[in-house]
Amino acid sequence: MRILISGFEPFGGLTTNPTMELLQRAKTYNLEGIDIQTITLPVVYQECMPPLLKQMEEFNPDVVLCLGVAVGRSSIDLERTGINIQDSAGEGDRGDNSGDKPVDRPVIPEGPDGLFATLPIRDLLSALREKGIPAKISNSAGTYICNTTLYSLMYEIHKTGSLAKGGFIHVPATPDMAASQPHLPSMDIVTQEKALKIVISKLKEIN
Ligand code: PCA
Repeated sequence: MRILISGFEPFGGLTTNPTMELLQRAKTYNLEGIDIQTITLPVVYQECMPPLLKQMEEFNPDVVLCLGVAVGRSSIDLERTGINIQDSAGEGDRGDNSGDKPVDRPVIPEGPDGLFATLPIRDLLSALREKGIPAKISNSAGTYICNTTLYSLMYEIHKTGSLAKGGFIHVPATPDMAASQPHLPSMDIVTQEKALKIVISKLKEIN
């Protein structure tokens, strides 16, 4: 199985993004029958997709797994769907890293309203919970960059007739990010990495 895993750079005043650390760790895995490629994407509405699409073309993955952090969430969230909206107003008026703050702008004007991820999220959910990892299926990836990435990825897969499976997982903040905000939910990077490994093994089993 060839799997392309993406993460994001920091954004919105954060100095880190746990998904970058997860990619660093994933790069070192030597798992039988699994070829892993990683890429860090910019947190910019109009620039997050071209690097991912380029990697997809070059690497020809069986699976594209995008990762992002969702500060405030408490579990490994398996995203079910991407919607055709970019809306910073719905995200606390947070612009992207270039200062772009769209309101009610479609991701792809000619695209459908929404597109489902094609990762086996139900199986991934069971696998994570069986191993004691807090996880759930999420029905909204928000209206910020992660949603744009998921929607655009699924649009591309549909448009090109690619056989690749695609989807998105949101991880919580790490404890260091929550240190000055004790009410913020967090999950340590070791548990997040354990979750990533479980997901990769399950995808391999199914692929
Ligand atoms: N999380 C943001 C963008 C980058 C990231 O890691 C989001 O949920 O849209």
